[in-house]
Amino acid sequence: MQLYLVTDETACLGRDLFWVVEEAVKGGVTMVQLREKTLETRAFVDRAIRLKALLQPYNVPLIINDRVDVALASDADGVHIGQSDMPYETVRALVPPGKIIGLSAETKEHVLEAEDWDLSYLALSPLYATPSKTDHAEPWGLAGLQWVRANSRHPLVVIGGLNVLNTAEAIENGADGIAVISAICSAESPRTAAFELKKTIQTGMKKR
Ligand code: TZP
Ligand code: MG
Repeated sequence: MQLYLVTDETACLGRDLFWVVEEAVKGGVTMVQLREKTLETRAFVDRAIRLKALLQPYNVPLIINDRVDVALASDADGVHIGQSDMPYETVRALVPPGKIIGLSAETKEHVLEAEDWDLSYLALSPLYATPSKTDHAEPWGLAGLQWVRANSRHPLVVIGGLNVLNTAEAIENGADGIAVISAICSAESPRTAAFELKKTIQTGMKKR
């Protein structure tokens, strides 16, 4: 969960999504989320199955965004749900034990409600404002992250506007990992970008 790549084909500068993901994994990405907002279901499942086969030799888990059915159909390693997706209890009942369930939290209420749930991680969305998600909620900022760290027992991932310049402070302030789209997908070299982010995370981890 330290360096979590969230895919967005439109951020990949016309390059093949599978190439971008594989380069990123070679650079040090530890988890990948397939995030598809416009693909039809059949194409989404096909893409998930292909991505899972690509990631398996690297031992990097594949998480499906929003869609429990696609996660099950592709035998992905887990699912990431937001506040307008299926409710947690429904997801928990549908997903086999051992699979990853991650949840986005946009408010303090979301964080507190999730305390009783068996989550693999909580994603603070967004940490900073970002053009990669046009309908994002009010950013948490570092003060918000500190509040969540003090009030949640879950592993924390931060997403939104993370890059090599602001990653260390997010880690030092309690994030267990960062999730990114553009910092890797839109980088000239996704592999180098991932490598640099990973180094920054490890530096940040040593300071807390
Ligand atoms: N959820 C909250 S912010 C965001 C998502 C999917 C987009 C993150 O993209 P970037 O380019 O890393 O800011
Ligand atoms: Mg969602």
